[in-house]
Amino acid sequence: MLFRDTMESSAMVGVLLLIGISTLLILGENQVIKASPNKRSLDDLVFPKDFRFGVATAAYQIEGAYNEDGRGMSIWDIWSHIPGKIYMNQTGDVADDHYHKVREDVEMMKSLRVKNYRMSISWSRVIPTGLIKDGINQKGIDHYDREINMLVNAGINVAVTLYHWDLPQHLQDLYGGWLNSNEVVEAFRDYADLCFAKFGDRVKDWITFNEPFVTSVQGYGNEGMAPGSTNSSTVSPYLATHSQLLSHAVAVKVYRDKYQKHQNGRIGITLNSNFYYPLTNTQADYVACERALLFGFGWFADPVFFGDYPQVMKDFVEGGRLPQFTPEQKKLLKGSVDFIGLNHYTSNYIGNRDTPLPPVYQRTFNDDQRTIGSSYKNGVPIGPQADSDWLYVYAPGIRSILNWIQHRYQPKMIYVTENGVDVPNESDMPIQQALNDTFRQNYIHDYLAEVSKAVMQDGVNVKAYYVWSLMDNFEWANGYRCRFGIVYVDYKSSNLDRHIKNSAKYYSQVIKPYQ
Ligand code: PNW
Repeated sequence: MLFRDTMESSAMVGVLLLIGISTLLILGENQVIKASPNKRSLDDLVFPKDFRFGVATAAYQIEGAYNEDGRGMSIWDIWSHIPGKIYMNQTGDVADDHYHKVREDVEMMKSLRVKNYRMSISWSRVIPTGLIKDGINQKGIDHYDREINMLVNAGINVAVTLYHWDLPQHLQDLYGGWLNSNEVVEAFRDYADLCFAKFGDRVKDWITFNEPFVTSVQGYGNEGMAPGSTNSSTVSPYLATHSQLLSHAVAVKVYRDKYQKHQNGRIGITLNSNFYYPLTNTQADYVACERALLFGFGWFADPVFFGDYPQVMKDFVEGGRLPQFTPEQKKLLKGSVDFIGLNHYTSNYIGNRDTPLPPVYQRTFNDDQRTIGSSYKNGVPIGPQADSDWLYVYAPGIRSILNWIQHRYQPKMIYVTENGVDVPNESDMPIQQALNDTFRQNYIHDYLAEVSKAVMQDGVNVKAYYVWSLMDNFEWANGYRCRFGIVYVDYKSSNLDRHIKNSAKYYSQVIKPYQ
């Protein structure tokens, strides 16, 4: 049933794709982009009156002030200081200096009529070692208190991510971080409890984890992200996911038991997923697409909706490498979200892998999945390439992934917690040229038009949409080279001046009716 739905929508989108590609072939990519602005009206961006539009950021990517006011080190402070890990050895030491510019940035959001803001809290800023028994950092708590007050006073709803990849380094050193699931789960529960107690009177949406998939696969499975521990990439990603899921579940329990009734908020988790289209029109490739969705999104969503990992993972991750939940843990996990957050940027092709696999105990996460992925089919990219090497623009994919989520999990609320794009070579342009970001403006329009169809025509329960990102920031391994902001940050100016890009002006128009 699920499989058929995916096949049908894939076939439908396949037709659209063909039309898209032939347009590209005739006009050439640049002309398509140049020719489009007039075609992008606001007319096809229709949403329910109470739909929430916002912008998103994350602490390590914008705050800076990495060693000020008692903040402890996180795995990203340590990782970004290792030569060779980040583009040009850049770090988040200063980033956008948002820590000192909160007032200015809130004013900027106000001027753009932004009414919803997704931010994250730096764990080691409020609990320097990550362990509450070692003490909390009052200055860090005061900082977020002030920030949240400013936002609320500006009429902005605040959604807070508790964990956007910045584990306190002490927990990594002491326990091996997310590879350990007793001490770290307890530490996360205490941290979450503290945040609910201190900020939950004003924060109405809590996101426990941001893209735990990336932490597991790129942080613990390879060297792409902090902490980059590859001591056993054949089991580590599975352990890291297990710990993050259990941490999520206990944090949700604390919130529901102690806070939710009187604070009247909601709690969920944010998962990332591309949508996948079959490389060839074979049954095996359609099945491989479904498998990729389940190995990515389903790895986390099945446990939080149904209480256990997808059956296909139990079948394919051989050798007892996929941990098991106890009956109590399953109960704790099942139904542990009020909303599901989706970060979505791009789509790609997936085929079935039928080449021989390494021996069981040498297999990586990718081997286990038995798929091959590509942004190209017959030498043609799925869409125009953005600045990041993994990001190709293909707007219909967001409608398809939203439909897939709705069908499989029947969530009451989906929030698109991130969607956005980096403009090719934006960092090499003079500022004036960068501000004229038609590529991003079109991306936002085209993806939003597909979200609109998902909501208004397909009946998908999307309730909110946040652009990534409010402003250019530290884009992890790509440093400051890749710019995702709708606001430009001039890293050459001593004040890190902000300049409004055209896409921000456009977005401000889009959100105007939804105030
Ligand atoms: C997200 N992919 O990461 C993160 O949540 C943000 O912090 C980040 O700045 C943003 O997207 C842009 O990269 C992603 O490979 C990492 O598909 C990897 C992928 C997507 C998103």
